[in-house]
Amino acid sequence: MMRLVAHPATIPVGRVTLRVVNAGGLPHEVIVLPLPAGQAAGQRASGPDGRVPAAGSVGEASRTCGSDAGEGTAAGAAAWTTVTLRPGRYELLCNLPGHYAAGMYTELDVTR
Ligand SMILES: [Cu+2]
Repeated sequence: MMRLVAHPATIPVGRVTLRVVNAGGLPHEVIVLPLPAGQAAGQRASGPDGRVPAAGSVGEASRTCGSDAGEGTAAGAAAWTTVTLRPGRYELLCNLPGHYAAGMYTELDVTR
Protein backbone atom coordinates (compact mmCIF):
# COMPACT_ATOMS: atom_id res chain seq x y z
CA MET A 1 0.00 0.00 0.00
CA MET A 2 1.34 3.38 -1.04
CA ARG A 3 -0.32 6.77 -0.95
CA LEU A 4 -0.02 10.32 -2.10
CA VAL A 5 -1.52 13.22 -0.16
CA ALA A 6 -2.05 16.82 -1.28
CA HIS A 7 -1.99 19.65 1.29
CA PRO A 8 -4.10 21.56 0.54
CA ALA A 9 -6.23 19.57 -1.86
CA THR A 10 -7.85 22.71 -3.27
CA ILE A 11 -5.85 25.69 -4.54
CA PRO A 12 -6.65 28.93 -6.38
CA VAL A 13 -6.12 29.26 -10.11
CA GLY A 14 -2.77 30.47 -11.39
CA ARG A 15 0.90 29.79 -10.96
CA VAL A 16 1.78 27.37 -8.19
CA THR A 17 4.87 25.52 -7.06
CA LEU A 18 4.13 21.96 -6.07
CA ARG A 19 6.64 20.80 -3.50
CA VAL A 20 6.76 17.03 -3.17
CA VAL A 21 8.30 15.34 -0.16
CA ASN A 22 9.02 11.64 -0.45
CA ALA A 23 8.32 10.33 3.03
CA GLY A 24 8.62 6.71 1.94
CA GLY A 25 11.43 4.25 1.57
CA LEU A 26 11.47 3.97 -2.22
CA PRO A 27 11.99 6.44 -5.05
CA HIS A 28 8.79 8.13 -6.21
CA GLU A 29 7.62 10.83 -8.59
CA VAL A 30 4.59 13.03 -9.05
CA ILE A 31 3.01 13.95 -12.35
CA VAL A 32 -0.01 16.18 -12.86
CA LEU A 33 -2.74 15.03 -15.22
CA PRO A 34 -6.08 16.73 -15.89
CA LEU A 35 -8.94 14.65 -14.56
CA PRO A 36 -11.62 14.06 -17.20
CA ALA A 37 -15.23 14.89 -16.32
CA GLY A 38 -16.88 12.07 -14.45
CA GLN A 39 -13.60 10.31 -13.65
CA ALA A 40 -12.29 10.01 -10.11
CA ALA A 41 -8.66 9.76 -9.05
CA GLY A 42 -7.48 6.17 -9.09
CA GLN A 43 -9.60 5.04 -12.04
CA ARG A 44 -6.91 5.03 -14.73
CA ALA A 45 -5.89 1.68 -16.16
CA SER A 46 -2.25 0.68 -15.80
CA GLY A 47 -0.55 -0.83 -18.84
CA PRO A 48 1.63 -3.95 -18.96
CA ASP A 49 4.55 -1.83 -17.77
CA GLY A 50 2.66 -0.87 -14.62
CA ARG A 51 2.29 2.75 -15.68
CA VAL A 52 -0.73 4.78 -16.74
CA PRO A 53 -0.72 6.81 -19.98
CA ALA A 54 0.93 10.14 -19.17
CA ALA A 55 -0.06 12.04 -22.30
CA GLY A 56 -1.45 15.41 -21.37
CA SER A 57 0.71 15.78 -18.29
CA VAL A 58 0.97 19.41 -17.26
CA GLY A 59 3.79 18.98 -14.76
CA GLU A 60 6.24 16.57 -13.20
CA ALA A 61 8.36 16.55 -10.06
CA SER A 62 10.75 13.60 -10.13
CA ARG A 63 14.21 15.05 -9.64
CA THR A 64 15.90 14.48 -6.28
CA CYS A 65 16.32 17.90 -4.66
CA GLY A 66 15.53 19.59 -7.96
CA SER A 67 12.80 20.80 -10.26
CA ASP A 68 10.73 19.10 -12.91
CA ALA A 69 11.51 15.77 -14.56
CA GLY A 70 14.29 13.54 -13.27
CA GLU A 71 14.99 9.91 -12.57
CA GLY A 72 12.73 9.62 -9.53
CA THR A 73 12.86 11.39 -6.18
CA ALA A 74 14.97 9.52 -3.64
CA ALA A 75 13.53 8.42 -0.32
CA GLY A 76 13.58 11.28 2.15
CA ALA A 77 14.17 13.92 -0.52
CA ALA A 78 12.02 16.65 -2.02
CA ALA A 79 11.27 17.63 -5.60
CA TRP A 80 9.27 20.46 -7.06
CA THR A 81 7.71 21.90 -10.15
CA THR A 82 6.12 25.25 -10.91
CA VAL A 83 3.07 25.10 -13.10
CA THR A 84 0.22 27.36 -14.15
CA LEU A 85 -3.04 25.52 -13.70
CA ARG A 86 -6.40 26.43 -15.17
CA PRO A 87 -9.51 25.91 -13.05
CA GLY A 88 -10.50 22.28 -12.95
CA ARG A 89 -9.83 18.90 -11.45
CA TYR A 90 -6.41 17.30 -11.63
CA GLU A 91 -4.89 14.03 -10.54
CA LEU A 92 -1.50 13.90 -8.90
CA LEU A 93 0.05 10.48 -9.29
CA CYS A 94 3.23 8.49 -9.12
CA ASN A 95 3.88 6.71 -12.38
CA LEU A 96 6.72 4.45 -11.36
CA PRO A 97 5.77 0.85 -12.25
CA GLY A 98 2.98 -0.44 -10.03
CA HIS A 99 2.80 2.61 -7.78
CA TYR A 100 -0.46 3.98 -9.20
CA ALA A 101 -2.21 0.63 -8.78
CA ALA A 102 -0.81 0.49 -5.24
CA GLY A 103 -2.59 3.72 -4.35
CA MET A 104 -0.28 6.59 -5.25
CA TYR A 105 -2.82 9.07 -6.56
CA THR A 106 -4.91 11.92 -5.25
CA GLU A 107 -7.15 14.65 -6.60
CA LEU A 108 -6.10 18.30 -6.70
CA ASP A 109 -8.80 20.86 -7.41
CA VAL A 110 -8.07 24.29 -8.84
CA THR A 111 -10.72 26.93 -8.26
CA ARG A 112 -11.32 30.35 -9.81
CU1 LIG B 1 5.77 5.97 -6.27
